[in-house]
Amino acid sequence: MFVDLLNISLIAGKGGDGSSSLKRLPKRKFLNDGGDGGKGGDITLKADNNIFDLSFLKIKHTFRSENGFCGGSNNCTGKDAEDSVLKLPLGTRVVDKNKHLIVDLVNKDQELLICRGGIGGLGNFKREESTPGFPGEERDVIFDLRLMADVGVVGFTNTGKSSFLSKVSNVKDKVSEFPFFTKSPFLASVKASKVFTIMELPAIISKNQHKAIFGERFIKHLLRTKLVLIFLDATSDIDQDYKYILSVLEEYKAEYFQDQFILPVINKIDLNPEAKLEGIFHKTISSLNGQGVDELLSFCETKCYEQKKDDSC
Ligand SMILES: Nc1nc2c(ncn2[C@@H]2O[C@H](COP(=O)(O)OP(=O)(O)O)[C@@H](O)[C@H]2O)c(=O)[nH]1
Ligand SMILES: [Mg+2]
Repeated sequence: MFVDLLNISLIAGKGGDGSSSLKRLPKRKFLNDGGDGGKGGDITLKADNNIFDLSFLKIKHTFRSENGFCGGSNNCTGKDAEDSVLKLPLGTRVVDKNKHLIVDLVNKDQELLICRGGIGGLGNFKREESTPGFPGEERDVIFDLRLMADVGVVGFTNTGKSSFLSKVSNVKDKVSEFPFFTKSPFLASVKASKVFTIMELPAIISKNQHKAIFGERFIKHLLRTKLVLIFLDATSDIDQDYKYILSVLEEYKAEYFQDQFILPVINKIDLNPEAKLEGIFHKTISSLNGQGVDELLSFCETKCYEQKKDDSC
């Protein structure tokens, strides 16, 4: 199951305790010879573009790093613990309990040392007493994944969103005549003259059909897109469907939208060649026979790279 939101406690390793040891010397004398404890392991978060969701962490409520080793006799210092690196999907926002952003992992291999391991305690060598190791830092955080895609595809079920993605990429197994076949967002890499990524979001169901609004919980993944395609079925009431989906997106405008370009796409034009949205800029395609698909792709590419250029200015 696709997981894009997770509460977790991060606990860095505790420092090893200092040793309390006595060395027997001649003439009934003793020498304190306990060594210091080693440092506890840090926790570093790292963006990894080979991980696509947070399901690998689902059964964990806590992520810990190792404790440092205790000091030993003969003034031996305990070994430092290994630091832990927690790899997270690219696009993970890390927020604290008050929803304050700690880091947004948007660049490949981006890292943040989030919890420092505790330092080791002091051994009793040349001291009266040894001391315990210090605890590692602890933080309760939320991992809130917002997928990284250039283009988002939304719409009602069976409008041909998966068919479009399978036509333009090498993801082939998501098309189905069964409604709501796509259960979680998926990303496909598309190569026109340049490479960009397109993401299909699970369907939005009309409120008019008195059903739950499945799919809306995924709308947050549009946050980072540059272009949103609203897929419409040429054989249904295009005007009504378009207005409804636009109204759903509008509800989330402040939260998840900045200035994405929204483009209605009428699919299945092979079944109804007359279909159009009066007075609204749109594209018409058939994912089945490929009509209009190349033109739509080059439009997507232009929009994505236009914005990428702006971003780098
Ligand atoms: N005639 C025709 N059928 C299409 C077209 N695009 C998709 N379909 C069919 O519509 C059904 C639903 O397609 P799918 O891509 O799974 O829709 P999704 O739920 O929006 O992802 C499948 O049976 C497809 O073969 C098209 O352009 N023309
Ligand atoms: Mg689908």
